[in-house]
Amino acid sequence: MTELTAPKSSVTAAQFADEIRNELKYTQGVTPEQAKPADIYVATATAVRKHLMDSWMKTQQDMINGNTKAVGYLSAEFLMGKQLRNALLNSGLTDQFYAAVKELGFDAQEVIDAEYEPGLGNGGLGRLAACFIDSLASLGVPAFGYGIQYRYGIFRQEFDEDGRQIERPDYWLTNEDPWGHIDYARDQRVNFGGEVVEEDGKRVWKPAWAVRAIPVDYMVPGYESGRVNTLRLWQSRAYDEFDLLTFNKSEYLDAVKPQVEAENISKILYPEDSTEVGKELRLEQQYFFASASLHDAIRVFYGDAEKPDLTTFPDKICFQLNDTHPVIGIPELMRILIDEYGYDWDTAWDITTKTFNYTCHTLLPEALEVWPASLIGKLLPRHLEIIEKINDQFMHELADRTDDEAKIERMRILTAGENPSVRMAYLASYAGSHVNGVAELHSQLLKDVTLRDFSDIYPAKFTNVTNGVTPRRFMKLANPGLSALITEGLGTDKWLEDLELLKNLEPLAADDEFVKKFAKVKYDNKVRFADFAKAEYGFELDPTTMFDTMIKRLHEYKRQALKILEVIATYADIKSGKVKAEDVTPRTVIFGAKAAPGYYLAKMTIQLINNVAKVIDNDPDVKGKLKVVFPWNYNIRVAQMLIPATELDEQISQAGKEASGTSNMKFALNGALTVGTLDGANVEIRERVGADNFFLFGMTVDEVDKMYEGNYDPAKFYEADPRLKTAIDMVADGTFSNGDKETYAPLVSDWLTKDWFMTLADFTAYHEIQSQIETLYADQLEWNRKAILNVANSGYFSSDRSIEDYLERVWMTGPLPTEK
Ligand code: RUG
Repeated sequence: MTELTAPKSSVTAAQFADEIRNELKYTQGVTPEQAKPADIYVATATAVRKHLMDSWMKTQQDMINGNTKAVGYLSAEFLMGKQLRNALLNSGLTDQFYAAVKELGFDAQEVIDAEYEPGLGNGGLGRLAACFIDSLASLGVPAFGYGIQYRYGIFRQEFDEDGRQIERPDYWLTNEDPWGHIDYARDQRVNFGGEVVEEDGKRVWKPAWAVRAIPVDYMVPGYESGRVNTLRLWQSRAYDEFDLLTFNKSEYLDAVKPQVEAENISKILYPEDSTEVGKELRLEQQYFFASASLHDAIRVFYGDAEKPDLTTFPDKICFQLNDTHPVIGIPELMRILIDEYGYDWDTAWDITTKTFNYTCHTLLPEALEVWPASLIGKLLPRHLEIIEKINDQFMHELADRTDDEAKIERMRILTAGENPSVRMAYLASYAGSHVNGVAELHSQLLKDVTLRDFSDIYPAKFTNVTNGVTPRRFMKLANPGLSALITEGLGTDKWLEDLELLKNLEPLAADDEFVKKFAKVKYDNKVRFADFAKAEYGFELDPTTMFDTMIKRLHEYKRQALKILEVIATYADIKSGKVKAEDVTPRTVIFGAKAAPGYYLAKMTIQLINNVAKVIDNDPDVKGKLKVVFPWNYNIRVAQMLIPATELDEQISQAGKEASGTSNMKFALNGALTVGTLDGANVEIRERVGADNFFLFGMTVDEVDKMYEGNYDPAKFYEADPRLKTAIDMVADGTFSNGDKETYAPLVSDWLTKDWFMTLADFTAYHEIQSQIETLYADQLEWNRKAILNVANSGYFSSDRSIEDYLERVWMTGPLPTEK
């Protein structure tokens, strides 16, 4: 059997250059002289894949032949980011790459830039899935990521002249994708529609149409583990390409219709984050990848055996349901077991419940998917029958466990009444072995509020796994300067595998020389970002100003409005002379955010931020003191440049709304200080880095709840704080819309009459904390000491630790044995 690839490859730069030449010649048919950076990129990627091939095959063999239960991570989103540098790092070929590319006469950065970033996710949820599969491979845990290879990922964001968001399709597959291998031989049939009939006392589904699910395999190399897992993303294709008869009659459009419809399923990622849209296509997508993945897992472990013993399935693999999107997999596994393999209901139920676990990522009721039963019945009639039966069984089980009829009624998976619907989070909470939230506070609120009835009846199912991020991408690749300094400070680079080792940096926060080196790294990162922003966006940034960053999806609960109102108030303070220009801490405020295309107020907030930026930029009175920039099309690539350059990180959501957040972890690990509320994982970050090293402000969850009960009136807060009043008045009076008072009227009206996420109520506290921030910033040595303490105490937020928690609390499995 082949040995696992050595973590540090023994290949020399000259050999690697030859491998690239070989790929150019024999795969691409290009000479080194003809080659462009994009050719070198494809050739390098192909060469790297070959280096990983033995380990990939061996990992799969060990998984199938061994006794270690695998993990199937079912997720509608995997926001992977660019692959090249990560693959080079994990295959130990980084140095060889730089030298080889130089030898071939190319600029390494141009080669890296030739890769197009796949945007197969909306934000935190998809990026978490990508961090998790990196950690699973790095820990040597056999795993599959299962999802969809959307042809169009998250839209490409542009801004028009008036600062409004424009969405453009993101066809990320325009050029060759050398990482994905299309495996036509391992396709799956996915059926839809039709009816269920009774045949020989059995319920038999007679589908009306089907699509072909074709897997595209991506290798997921572990860091220093020698293991390579698989990310299998499904493409949807038609079985019958097109109808030749119709085509020959010149009815071209009709002829290709079935093909277009089939391919639509994997065509586009839904550009939604916390809110859901009840679209038929979205349910088709969910069923498509859940069904193909479950069948695939059975094929992987049992081959083509006609009568496999699927009672062992939960010992082979367990599936994590990443949010409600793949929950339709529960009735699908029941159907497969009963209809395709002839198991009785109870055996099928036993297997199914042992197989699935559910992670909830939200506290917003609207983000918990609910499907009309009529729609499920139309697309998946057999599944609706199964869901009905699960619901009946559940109701009986509940009746045995409680006399509280109101509670039983509240817990229905299938709601009662004329237009019943199916609550996917409830289905997952009943059928799943474990249910977890993604930060301590979030998991507690799930138990106390969102899924309270379920946690009352099934307390043992509920657990917490706080999110984490991969230090390989978000430290080593994103921040080489800091990574080198950490390695120097600790005397080892083992921290990349055991992030808690960062704790040993703590004493160095007292060492002025180390602090100065740390400050220099941060400054260099700011210069690097300023250069990038100039080249990419034409922005002129001054790296001597404080870099104050807010990057996340644009949503009212995240409260970008709070930040921009504070910026406006500061602008007004300087203009009016209330604050002397020399007393102002010069700041560059950086926003990055996409808004869901149909989210009116979020898009208006983007427009406002852009126009505030413009007005400030054109005003000589604030030059050098305040600047706002909004790099469009924020993505992983921008994150990797911006996070290391940031000094102040804004995590200012209303308490009780952000499930966890993961950028907060990336910032702390890269030496930014956080200004934040007690929300999501902020709470745990603050506990770990120390209250003195975190700028806390704003209402707590309890205070928010009390304020809702007391009929919150935002107008009172507007009247009470003159700075807030001035800022809102400026938005209303046309200062940021060329005098037009109508432009932001809906936003202003919402703030003053509704303000559901209490931006106005937290405004004064948010301003007050700014003076503490500025006082500390004036003392750069102290600021950087605290930043080092953030880095030193954030090791807990590695996604390796999250995966270890899942292994222990949820999956009950571990790594494959290592080779001697
Ligand atoms: O909004 C949450 C973030 O708080 C969280 O950090 C992330 C990963 O757990 O998931 C985000 N999320 C939630 N994205 N979509 C949803 C909808 O349920």
